Amino acid sequence: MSQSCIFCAIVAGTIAADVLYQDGRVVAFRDRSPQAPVHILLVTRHHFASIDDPAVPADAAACAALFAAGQAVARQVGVERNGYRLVMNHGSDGGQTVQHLHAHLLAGRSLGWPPG
Ligand code: DGP
Repeated sequence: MSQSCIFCAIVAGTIAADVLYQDGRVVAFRDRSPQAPVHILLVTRHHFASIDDPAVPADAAACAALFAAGQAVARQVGVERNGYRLVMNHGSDGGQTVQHLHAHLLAGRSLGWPPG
């Protein structure tokens, strides 16, 4: 856990969020600034800085849990039929603003490609 990390605080329950799903490795909650009708963040309980964190490859269970949670949450909110996008941003070119590994689940409208 990182003391200054907003997502660690949400995982710990000290900052409120609209939590939709949680298991032993992942917490999913609605993004406070939604970019699509469905915009949910999937966050590892463990603090990794991003997908580029050197500790990520060694924690295959956390990576698998993130994928599994993406599928579970997409089905929970009923977007698996029409489709959705899972996105991970890293670094400034990637548009990452919170330095804690997370995936965005975006759905509810046709999503453009390539992203801007
Ligand atoms: P990224 O740019 O990939 O690092 O995505 C960070 C996302 O986190 C961004 O879409 C806004 C969202 N966000 C930031 N702070 C909070 C918060 O305190 N609560 C919630 N629910 N979402 C947050």
